[in-house]
Amino acid sequence: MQNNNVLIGVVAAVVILGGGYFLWQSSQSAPATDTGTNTSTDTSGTQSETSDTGVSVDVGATVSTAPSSATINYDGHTFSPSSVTIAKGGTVTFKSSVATMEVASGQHPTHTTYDGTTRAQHCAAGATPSFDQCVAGTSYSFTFQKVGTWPYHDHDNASAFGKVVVE
Ligand SMILES: [Cu+2]
Repeated sequence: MQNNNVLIGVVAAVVILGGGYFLWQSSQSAPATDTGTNTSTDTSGTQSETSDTGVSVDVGATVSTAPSSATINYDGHTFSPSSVTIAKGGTVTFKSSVATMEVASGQHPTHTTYDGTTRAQHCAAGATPSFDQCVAGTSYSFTFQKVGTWPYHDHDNASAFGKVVVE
């Protein structure tokens, strides 16, 4: 009887201590894993935001790279290409291979769109030249100092037209 009681006591002690160790082990490992994951996620998020800010500064510094000159050919009916884009201060040359032309700013027949003066005003002797050939010929060049979209046509054949975009 005495031996049985001692044996039961030893078995009970082993079960209690073993169970306690198991619980202690579980509570130790769970928090350690969570902490590691949180730290690495926060760090990579901060680095991404810093890179994005650098890219936006570069985009703000971008400037238009339109060409400084263009040539438009005319066959008496159609300008080709009818639309060109150049940088401010750039020159467009119109060339006719067949007939004479009189390239002029819109709107026909007054030609006031580019600078507000009429054909009679800016084509008069001694007047400041505008986007208007004024005298028919086979070649005409004009240098654009104003940013905008400038429609043009052949004053002798107003159904032939196009536009110059200055940026
Ligand atoms: Cu006209």
